[in-house]
Amino acid sequence: MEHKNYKAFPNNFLWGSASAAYQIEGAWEQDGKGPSVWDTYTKQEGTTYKGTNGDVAVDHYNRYKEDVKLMAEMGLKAYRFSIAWSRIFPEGSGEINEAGLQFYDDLVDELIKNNIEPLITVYHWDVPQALMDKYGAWESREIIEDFDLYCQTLFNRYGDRVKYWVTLNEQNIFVGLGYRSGVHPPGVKDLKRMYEANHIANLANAKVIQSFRKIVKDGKIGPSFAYSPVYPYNSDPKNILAAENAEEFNSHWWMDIYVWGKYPEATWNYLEDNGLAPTIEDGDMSLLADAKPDFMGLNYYQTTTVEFNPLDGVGEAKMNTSGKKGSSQDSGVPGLFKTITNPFLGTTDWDWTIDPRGLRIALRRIANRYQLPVLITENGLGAFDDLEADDSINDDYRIDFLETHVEEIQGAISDGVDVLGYCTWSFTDLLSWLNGYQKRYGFVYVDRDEEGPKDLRRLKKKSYFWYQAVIKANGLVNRK
Ligand code: BGP
Repeated sequence: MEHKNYKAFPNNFLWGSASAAYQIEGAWEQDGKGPSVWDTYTKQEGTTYKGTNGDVAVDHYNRYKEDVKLMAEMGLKAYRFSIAWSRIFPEGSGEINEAGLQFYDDLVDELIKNNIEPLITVYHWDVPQALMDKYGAWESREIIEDFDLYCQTLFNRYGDRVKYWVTLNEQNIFVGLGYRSGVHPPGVKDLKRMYEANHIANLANAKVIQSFRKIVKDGKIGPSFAYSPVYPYNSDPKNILAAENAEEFNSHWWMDIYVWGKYPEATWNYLEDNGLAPTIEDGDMSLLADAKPDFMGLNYYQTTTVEFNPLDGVGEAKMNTSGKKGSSQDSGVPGLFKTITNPFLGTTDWDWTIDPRGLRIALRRIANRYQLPVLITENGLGAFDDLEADDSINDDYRIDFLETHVEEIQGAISDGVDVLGYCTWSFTDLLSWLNGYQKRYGFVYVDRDEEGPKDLRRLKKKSYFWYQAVIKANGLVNRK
């Protein structure tokens, strides 16, 4: 839709930035923290780029005041961070570690003192290792109670000050990479187990939303979903149907459950025919239907273009975790769809498509299908950055990426979408799960690499000043 003039960003728009505990905190066994599955997984040979892990990460745990100061100076309005479950419950349940609770208390207070709205993600992939050992984590229904206890502890402790909460971060990614491609913990390749674990995660998500309603009366809660809108390669109906298949299979399968408590039909039938449908017990569907979120959290990085894939067509394929452009392969689900290069779009060095308009399309589709406000919980560019001799980092490519995305958000707002805020990924540089430290996302450069933590100095990149100006102007400067 074209507009003569764009609508302005709302006055209370949450200009923010996001992170996740394992990727920034470090201090992996400090102050009574128990190990998470990521602490153990990254130490197994060959799991991550150059064997990198989050033992030190960017040491945010010990430097959070310095980081918050940089946020305040920038004028950041909101900061989304996650809580490490095993800092609070080192064994996953049972005894509480007060030092862990205190750390996040201090962080929340520091943010509020600096007029930054704290947004808490309760789960960003780091399930306690103890629960993996005890019952296989997301593969057992026992996790529903343990997750609920953990979340209730957080709601009770921080709910007076924190009003925006994110439940599960990218459930589609952590179950997909954990149980389909086997490149995240627990490193399993078993589709039946994936769909069972996913259903249990849905139940856990619903349960904690119900608990939230009782504890934090004036708060808002929702999941963060990794949504990559699907395009058909062309107007050939067989490719259009492939795109419909992919949209439902990759996205509606999760978002329909979150909002309506229903699994979409075509995908359900496909899974049932292939012996992959999850086990539904009495009470499951009513629990799922009774936990509607207040907003959809959207993690948007790229779009996916697909074409027809025959029954004997391609399946899983190699990901690019090295930053060598062109090293990823097309993948698909036989009989449903396969990915194909979109001739209209460029890509990052990690082969992710660059598609700002795709963000507007994502916002429009979510708002239209689910009639919910959208909080953009992640969006950003992973790139190599050069530290110049004078300590400057001239990341014009990142400014360009973010600026074009912000423009499309404004377009979506002008189209009528209720967008609550925009959290870029990320504020400081941090550990990229499988891609080491060289894939940088931050406004603030952190001087460390795969070989070691160096001095962990924080340096403002050019994009830091760009975002500072955007926040100040409550929108793009020098655009329509
Ligand atoms: C999302 C995750 C983030 C972050 C981001 C960038 O999927 O929620 O934690 O890592 O993607 O991904 P990557 O680090 O793989 O480039």
